[in-house]
Amino acid sequence: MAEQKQGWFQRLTSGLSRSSQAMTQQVTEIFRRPLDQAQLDELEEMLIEADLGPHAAGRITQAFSDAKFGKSVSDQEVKEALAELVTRELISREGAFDPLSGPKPYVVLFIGVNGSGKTTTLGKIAADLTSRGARVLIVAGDTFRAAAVEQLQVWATRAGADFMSRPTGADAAGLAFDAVEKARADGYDVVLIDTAGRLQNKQGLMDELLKVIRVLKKVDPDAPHETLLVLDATVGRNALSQENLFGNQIGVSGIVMTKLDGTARGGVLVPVAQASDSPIKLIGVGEGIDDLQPFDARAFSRSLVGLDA
Ligand SMILES: Nc1nc2c(ncn2[C@@H]2O[C@H](COP(=O)(O)OP(=O)(O)O)[C@@H](O)[C@H]2O)c(=O)[nH]1
Ligand SMILES: [Mg+2]
Repeated sequence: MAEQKQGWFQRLTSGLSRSSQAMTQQVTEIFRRPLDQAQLDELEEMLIEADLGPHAAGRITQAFSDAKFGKSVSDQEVKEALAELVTRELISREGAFDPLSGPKPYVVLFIGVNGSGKTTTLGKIAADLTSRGARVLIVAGDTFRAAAVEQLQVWATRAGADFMSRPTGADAAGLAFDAVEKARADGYDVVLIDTAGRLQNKQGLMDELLKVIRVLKKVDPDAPHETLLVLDATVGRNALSQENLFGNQIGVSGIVMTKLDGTARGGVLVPVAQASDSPIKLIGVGEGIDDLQPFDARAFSRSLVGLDA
């Protein structure tokens, strides 16, 4: 992924610049005098406004207070300390996404609400895998909208991956079943299955996803090997309720948080990571093919507060 290319940290930093700018400004305003309770309250408020959630904000402020109370601190020191404390909140929530070290074909299901970035993330992953020599089959499991199939086809072509689709309205589970059978027969390394983010209603969507999973297990009891929940950071704390819904109803093996470049509230990754049973595996920092990165807690935390690598 982008980490193999030059400057991945730069991409992360510029992606998170809207989040870090908001924090940097406030850090400068808050820490003009030796640290007292009023400033600590402002720090806590700032962290809550940045969507880190009340629990993490409270813990970070407490730890900060223990270390720095009554001292004069420079902006740089504040940021270093914050980055360290945010890292501590996130370090146990890192997870690796490595479809090439698992069984073949390795089946990955992408789930999440409409517009969260499923198709784009799938496309970025496909491009990364084919560039590493893997044979990839992309499956247009969002059979609900014709435009969704076309969009995915564009990504498949760009990535040099094979593509399977059905006419609009076709049964997604049947398509997924056939795709994994084909992948087995033809020796594919990875199968990436896109899904719809919206059907007639929420329960309809959940039922369909459960059916896709049930049917996949008929071909391979271990499939899907990964169920990636794609969450859009720009929706802020709504991402938490989506995590809750999909996590409880479907079961998730990893989270992808997208559009961290499009928001001043990238901090929402913190409460999502802490609420979820599954780790954060990847983050999206742009619409381009290289704008997907493995989640690195330390790098994320430093970028979030506006620090260099
Ligand atoms: N800025 C930004 N845009 C993204 C990112 N990921 C996806 N998008 C955009 O979000 C929109 C919805 O993405 P799409 O993949 O179609 O979502 P889906 O409905 O879940 O399949 C598209 O315009 C994407 O280009 C990201 O990491 N950053
Ligand atoms: Mg889509």
